[in-house]
Amino acid sequence: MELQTRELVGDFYAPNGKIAIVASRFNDTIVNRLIEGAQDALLRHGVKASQIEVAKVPGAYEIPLACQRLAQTHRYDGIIALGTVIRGATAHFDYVAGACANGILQVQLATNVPILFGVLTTESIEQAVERSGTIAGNKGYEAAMGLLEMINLFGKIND
Ligand code: INI
Repeated sequence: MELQTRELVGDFYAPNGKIAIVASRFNDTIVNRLIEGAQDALLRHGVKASQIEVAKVPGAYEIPLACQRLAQTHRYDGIIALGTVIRGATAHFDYVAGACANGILQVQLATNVPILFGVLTTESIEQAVERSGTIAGNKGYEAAMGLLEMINLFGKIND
Protein backbone atom coordinates (compact mmCIF):
# COMPACT_ATOMS: atom_id res chain seq x y z
CA MET A 1 0.00 0.00 0.00
CA GLU A 2 1.34 3.41 -0.99
CA LEU A 3 1.95 5.79 1.91
CA GLN A 4 0.04 9.07 1.71
CA THR A 5 2.36 10.88 4.10
CA ARG A 6 2.92 14.50 3.08
CA GLU A 7 6.55 15.42 3.53
CA LEU A 8 7.32 19.07 4.24
CA VAL A 9 10.91 19.80 3.29
CA GLY A 10 12.24 23.16 2.16
CA ASP A 11 13.92 23.60 -1.22
CA PHE A 12 16.56 26.23 -1.93
CA TYR A 13 14.67 28.60 -4.24
CA ALA A 14 15.28 32.31 -3.94
CA PRO A 15 12.55 34.13 -2.02
CA ASN A 16 10.91 37.29 -3.36
CA GLY A 17 11.58 39.34 -0.23
CA LYS A 18 14.68 40.76 1.36
CA ILE A 19 17.26 38.93 3.42
CA ALA A 20 19.23 40.65 6.16
CA ILE A 21 22.68 39.67 7.30
CA VAL A 22 23.60 40.85 10.79
CA ALA A 23 27.36 40.69 11.26
CA SER A 24 29.64 41.67 14.11
CA ARG A 25 32.71 43.86 13.54
CA PHE A 26 34.61 42.02 16.30
CA ASN A 27 37.03 39.56 14.63
CA ASP A 28 36.12 41.18 11.34
CA THR A 29 38.75 39.43 9.21
CA ILE A 30 36.98 36.15 10.01
CA VAL A 31 33.45 37.56 9.92
CA ASN A 32 34.04 39.16 6.51
CA ARG A 33 34.77 35.68 5.14
CA LEU A 34 31.47 34.48 6.63
CA ILE A 35 29.63 37.38 4.98
CA GLU A 36 31.22 36.49 1.63
CA GLY A 37 30.19 32.86 2.09
CA ALA A 38 26.61 33.81 2.90
CA GLN A 39 26.35 36.19 -0.05
CA ASP A 40 27.88 33.57 -2.36
CA ALA A 41 25.27 30.99 -1.33
CA LEU A 42 22.40 33.44 -1.80
CA LEU A 43 23.58 34.75 -5.18
CA ARG A 44 24.25 31.23 -6.50
CA HIS A 45 20.67 30.32 -5.67
CA GLY A 46 19.12 33.24 -7.51
CA VAL A 47 18.83 35.87 -4.80
CA LYS A 48 19.57 39.32 -6.28
CA ALA A 49 22.20 41.52 -4.66
CA SER A 50 19.50 44.18 -4.23
CA GLN A 51 17.57 41.78 -1.98
CA ILE A 52 20.46 41.48 0.49
CA GLU A 53 21.18 44.00 3.25
CA VAL A 54 24.08 43.78 5.69
CA ALA A 55 23.82 45.36 9.16
CA LYS A 56 27.02 45.63 11.19
CA VAL A 57 27.08 45.55 15.00
CA PRO A 58 30.04 45.94 17.39
CA GLY A 59 30.16 42.38 18.73
CA ALA A 60 28.25 39.11 18.95
CA TYR A 61 26.52 40.32 22.11
CA GLU A 62 24.72 43.01 20.07
CA ILE A 63 23.51 40.63 17.32
CA PRO A 64 20.16 39.61 18.91
CA LEU A 65 18.87 43.15 19.39
CA ALA A 66 19.79 44.15 15.84
CA CYS A 67 17.99 41.01 14.60
CA GLN A 68 14.95 41.98 16.64
CA ARG A 69 14.82 45.51 15.23
CA LEU A 70 15.12 44.16 11.69
CA ALA A 71 12.54 41.41 12.24
CA GLN A 72 10.05 43.88 13.72
CA THR A 73 10.03 45.90 10.49
CA HIS A 74 8.40 42.90 8.71
CA ARG A 75 10.54 43.77 5.67
CA TYR A 76 12.69 40.61 5.73
CA ASP A 77 11.90 37.01 4.84
CA GLY A 78 14.78 35.94 7.04
CA ILE A 79 17.99 36.92 8.76
CA ILE A 80 21.48 35.42 8.86
CA ALA A 81 23.45 36.13 12.04
CA LEU A 82 27.22 36.07 11.59
CA GLY A 83 29.95 36.54 14.17
CA THR A 84 32.97 34.93 15.76
CA VAL A 85 33.52 34.38 19.47
CA ILE A 86 36.88 32.87 20.37
CA ARG A 87 37.29 31.34 23.82
CA GLY A 88 40.99 32.07 24.13
CA ALA A 89 40.42 35.74 23.39
CA THR A 90 38.07 36.56 26.25
CA ALA A 91 37.27 35.70 29.83
CA HIS A 92 33.60 36.30 29.12
CA PHE A 93 33.35 33.90 26.17
CA ASP A 94 30.48 31.98 27.78
CA TYR A 95 28.48 35.15 28.46
CA VAL A 96 28.95 36.57 24.96
CA ALA A 97 28.41 33.29 23.11
CA GLY A 98 25.52 32.19 25.35
CA ALA A 99 23.74 35.55 25.20
CA CYS A 100 24.10 35.65 21.44
CA ALA A 101 22.73 32.14 20.89
CA ASN A 102 19.90 32.47 23.41
CA GLY A 103 19.02 35.95 22.22
CA ILE A 104 18.75 34.85 18.60
CA LEU A 105 16.54 31.93 19.59
CA GLN A 106 14.23 34.22 21.57
CA VAL A 107 13.97 36.72 18.73
CA GLN A 108 13.07 34.17 16.09
CA LEU A 109 10.47 32.55 18.31
CA ALA A 110 8.97 35.93 19.28
CA THR A 111 8.92 37.41 15.76
CA ASN A 112 8.35 34.30 13.60
CA VAL A 113 11.22 35.41 11.36
CA PRO A 114 13.79 32.66 10.76
CA ILE A 115 17.26 33.63 11.97
CA LEU A 116 20.08 31.28 11.06
CA PHE A 117 22.94 30.98 13.52
CA GLY A 118 26.21 31.49 11.69
CA VAL A 119 28.14 32.60 14.74
CA LEU A 120 31.39 30.70 15.21
CA THR A 121 32.15 29.75 18.81
CA THR A 122 35.63 28.31 18.80
CA GLU A 123 38.51 27.48 21.11
CA SER A 124 41.10 29.22 18.95
CA ILE A 125 41.56 31.57 16.03
CA GLU A 126 42.82 28.60 14.00
CA GLN A 127 39.48 26.84 14.42
CA ALA A 128 37.70 30.02 13.36
CA VAL A 129 39.85 30.26 10.21
CA GLU A 130 39.08 26.61 9.43
CA ARG A 131 35.33 27.30 9.55
CA SER A 132 35.36 30.51 7.53
CA GLY A 133 36.32 29.26 4.10
CA THR A 134 39.29 26.95 4.54
CA ILE A 135 39.46 23.27 5.55
CA ALA A 136 36.15 23.03 7.39
CA GLY A 137 33.92 24.87 4.92
CA ASN A 138 32.29 28.22 5.42
CA LYS A 139 29.64 28.51 8.15
CA GLY A 140 28.30 31.67 6.54
CA TYR A 141 27.54 29.72 3.36
CA GLU A 142 25.89 26.95 5.44
CA ALA A 143 23.79 29.44 7.39
CA ALA A 144 22.55 31.05 4.16
CA MET A 145 21.59 27.63 2.76
CA GLY A 146 19.76 26.88 5.98
CA LEU A 147 17.85 30.13 5.70
CA LEU A 148 16.74 29.39 2.13
CA GLU A 149 15.55 25.97 3.31
CA MET A 150 13.56 27.45 6.20
CA ILE A 151 11.93 30.13 4.02
CA ASN A 152 10.94 27.47 1.45
CA LEU A 153 9.68 25.19 4.22
CA PHE A 154 7.45 27.96 5.56
CA GLY A 155 6.14 28.51 2.04
CA LYS A 156 5.09 24.86 1.89
CA ILE A 157 3.54 24.94 5.36
CA ASN A 158 1.47 27.94 4.31
CA ASP A 159 0.31 26.28 1.06
N1 INI B 1 32.52 39.91 20.68
C1 INI B 1 32.63 39.01 19.67
O1 INI B 1 31.86 39.06 18.71
N2 INI B 1 33.59 38.04 19.72
C2 INI B 1 34.46 37.93 20.74
O2 INI B 1 35.33 37.00 20.71
C3 INI B 1 34.38 38.88 21.80
N3 INI B 1 35.32 38.84 22.89
O3 INI B 1 36.35 38.17 22.75
O4 INI B 1 35.13 39.47 23.90
C4 INI B 1 33.38 39.87 21.75
N4 INI B 1 33.23 40.77 22.75
C5 INI B 1 32.47 41.97 22.59
C6 INI B 1 30.99 41.78 22.89
O5 INI B 1 30.35 41.05 21.86
C7 INI B 1 30.28 43.12 23.02
O6 INI B 1 30.40 43.83 21.82
C8 INI B 1 30.83 43.98 24.17
O7 INI B 1 30.85 43.26 25.37
C9 INI B 1 29.95 45.26 24.37
O8 INI B 1 28.60 44.89 24.70
